[in-house]
Amino acid sequence: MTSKNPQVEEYDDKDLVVGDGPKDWAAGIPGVMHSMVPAIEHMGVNRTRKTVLAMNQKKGFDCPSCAWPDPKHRKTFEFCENGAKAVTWEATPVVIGREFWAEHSVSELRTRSEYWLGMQGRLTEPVHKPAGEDHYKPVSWPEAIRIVADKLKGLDSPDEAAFYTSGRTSNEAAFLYQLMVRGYGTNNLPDCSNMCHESSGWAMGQTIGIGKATVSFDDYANADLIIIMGQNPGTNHPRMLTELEACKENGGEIVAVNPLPEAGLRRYKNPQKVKGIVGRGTEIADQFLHIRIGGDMALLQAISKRVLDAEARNPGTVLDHEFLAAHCEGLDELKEHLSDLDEEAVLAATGLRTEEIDELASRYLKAEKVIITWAMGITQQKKGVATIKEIINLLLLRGNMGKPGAGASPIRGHSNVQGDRTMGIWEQMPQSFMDALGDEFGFEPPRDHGVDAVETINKMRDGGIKFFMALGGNFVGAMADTNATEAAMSGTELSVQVSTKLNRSHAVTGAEALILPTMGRTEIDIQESGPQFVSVEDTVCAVHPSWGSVEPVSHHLLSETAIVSRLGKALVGDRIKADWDGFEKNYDLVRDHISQVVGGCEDYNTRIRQEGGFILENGPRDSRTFPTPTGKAVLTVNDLEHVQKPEGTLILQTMRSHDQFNTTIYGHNDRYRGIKKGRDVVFVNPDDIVELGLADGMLVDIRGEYRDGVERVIRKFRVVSYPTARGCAAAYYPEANVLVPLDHTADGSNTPVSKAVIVRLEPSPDQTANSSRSLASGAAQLR
Ligand SMILES: Nc1nc2c(c(=O)[nH]1)N[C@H]1C(S)=C(S)[C@@H](COP(=O)(O)OP(=O)(O)OC[C@H]3O[C@@H](n4cnc5c(=O)[nH]c(N)nc54)[C@H](O)[C@@H]3O)O[C@H]1N2
Ligand SMILES: Nc1nc2c(c(=O)[nH]1)N[C@H]1C(S)=C(S)[C@@H](COP(=O)(O)OP(=O)(O)OC[C@H]3O[C@@H](n4cnc5c(=O)[nH]c(N)nc54)[C@H](O)[C@@H]3O)O[C@H]1N2
Ligand SMILES: [Mo]
Repeated sequence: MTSKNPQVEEYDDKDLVVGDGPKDWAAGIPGVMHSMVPAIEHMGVNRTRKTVLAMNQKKGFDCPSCAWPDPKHRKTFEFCENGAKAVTWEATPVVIGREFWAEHSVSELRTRSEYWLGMQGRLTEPVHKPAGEDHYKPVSWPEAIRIVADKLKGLDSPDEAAFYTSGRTSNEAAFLYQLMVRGYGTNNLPDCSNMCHESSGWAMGQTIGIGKATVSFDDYANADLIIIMGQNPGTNHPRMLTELEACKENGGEIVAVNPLPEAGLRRYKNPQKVKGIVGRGTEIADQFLHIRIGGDMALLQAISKRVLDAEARNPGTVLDHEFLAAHCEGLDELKEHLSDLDEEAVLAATGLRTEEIDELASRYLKAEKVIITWAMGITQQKKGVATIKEIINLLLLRGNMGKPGAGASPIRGHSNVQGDRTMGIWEQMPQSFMDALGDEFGFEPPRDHGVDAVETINKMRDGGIKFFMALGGNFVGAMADTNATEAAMSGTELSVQVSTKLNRSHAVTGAEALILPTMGRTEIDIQESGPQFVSVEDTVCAVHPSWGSVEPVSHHLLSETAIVSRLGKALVGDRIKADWDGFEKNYDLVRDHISQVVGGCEDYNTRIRQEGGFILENGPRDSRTFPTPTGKAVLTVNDLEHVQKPEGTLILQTMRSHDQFNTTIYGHNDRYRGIKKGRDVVFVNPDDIVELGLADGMLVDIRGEYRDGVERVIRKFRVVSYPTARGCAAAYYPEANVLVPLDHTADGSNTPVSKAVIVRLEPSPDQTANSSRSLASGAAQLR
């Protein structure tokens, strides 16, 4: 079944083609066709049928692409183009053979692009790079486990190790992983959420007492108004478009707030409906606010002020007084604070006109049921936490929480990032969780908080962290400040990656390195007690099982649960009371413990087997109960601040193309934005191009302006004239991570500010385009 890797060509930005601006529709039939053709090409008809068509079905696997929930009425077509890409990428029968490691040194892998690395095929056996050597070599599973356990046992303190998790990890593997780490004695559990929705968790935790969405799946179709802020659903959560369409069909309105006119926010061609195939599709946004980067906090304050002014004009008719009196506190302080909101400052921060803000305010006032959704355009900002608190303020004023069709809806990224947090993957889990964990397994968990993602790099830089392990992900590729991050990782003694495919984190390693290959979610997982399933939680707190549907690409692979069980046994088998052998044989045993330790997961094994799984309790959503210290939802006062931009600079956001999943690059097109065969582009407003003396198509060096004495520059990016908001620019992540300063993070959540980097564009002295190889090695040489 497996096949050897066909030669993968490195791409070259010399062939880059720029079309004419953003498409005005998304996700129609081309979407589905685009997905099926490569799937069949890569996997053949049979494997495609077993994967793509089994996705999100009752006894299928959960789509590994995003955390958007599954509908209750499942159709065979319940997948999107990007879900199919994720599955094709994982379930490919192409594998990395033994000879690969002798042929390619680690220093050579470091010159390769993420695209090339990911296309080499699936990892199938553990490999080890001893310190001082430049090649990985195959190693047995027991030997690999021994190397990790011995290293950890030899450290001076458990806090010299950090254990990262990416958000595809199942609940079962995540639960065991945090148990092992805490059993070992540290809370150093950084995760991808630290770079992602951490700001949402902080803001919501402090205001409504829970860092999760207060809506359920059916609410989207039933809302009168959905405001989508800082999110590109057409690319990153395509199945959400179906719900937006349903909302419109029920008479609801949709408003999009974004510095870019993203395709999915304009029109949607539903591939499951005739009109989506032949017609113009559904107009999505009733209003589009072309906001300046970082201007959302000002916009939200301005809307809340208009709501309060309307109430002052017609007392008793605008606010939800009953709800505010019974469930909230802080209204007077908020009123007081917004009474002197400076409209000029709002207009400067947002780049919007007063009438546009008035229009959104009147839509908000007219609607009885409002949902506000958001993603990275809001969270990865210096004022991300405060901005989300303003979202909560606005919703609370009119009681838009804890009733059908209304609520706060952060849209998570990774398919199980929310579940991993529920299972205890957090460097700051509450003491009540530690108590339950310690009681269940008969040990005393560490009580001090551990390090988050940014702190991990900083502590590596200081020599305080010597060991790094990652359960999935690509920490080096995903993290801010590529050069600093890579230098920090290179300074560790041992780095261990549990992965499905190669990425930059396997090329930029500690002195000694291990790769432990694992099964993906698409693959059938058979253990001693029979076939196993795992479980995941989506962005609206629905927990459900995921069953693999294809043969694993290799029988040497272990599941994540098995890898963690074996390591747990070797590392802490004698320190905590846990049946590590049993966990690997039968995942029900893991779930029994989850029932005992994790609040809301009681009777997990029974409830996960109910049709469609179960929904976790959520006080604000279910009963307007707010688990804050006072039992009330808190309206907060936040000082207005927006991104200041010195003359001659732009505010750059780093974002995803349509052909990538985070650091995984599937291809080099960004169809909806008109880009083909290249990624080294910077989107700039045509008026700014003129003002800065640049030209469309010119190659520029992009230089970071963060003033800490470090030079951050990426070279030869092509200027693309594009209708982004004035003063703003956009480039793709991870290439642009070089520019994101490690220490420039969101207040409160410590998330790198990946969406607002002040940069200067300078014409490149050499106007011949980059090849990706020179770019990849450029980053490595800087170390
Ligand atoms: N196909 C695919 N799906 C994915 C992913 C993927 O890479 N590929 N990644 C997954 C993950 S982990 C995540 S977290 C999500 C990410 O999902 P998104 O958050 O949609 O991802 P980004 O591409 O970072 O897009 C950020 C959006 O915010 C806008 N924006 C930037 N700055 C501002 C601002 O200041 N204000 C406002 N209002 N808008 C702003 C950008 O123009 C862009 O539309 O997607 C998940 N799903
Ligand atoms: N500049 C900038 N930086 C960003 C962002 C941004 O918008 N701009 N976004 C941030 C966000 S939102 C996130 S979530 C992070 C993402 O950070 P990560 O989650 O660390 O990165 P990914 O690229 O999703 O990880 C991809 C790798 O995961 C492995 N993998 C895939 N599936 C599995 C599996 O089932 N099991 C295991 N064990 N491994 C698997 C593969 O080896 C693959 O190469 O990046 C952040 N970084
Ligand atoms: Mo994310």
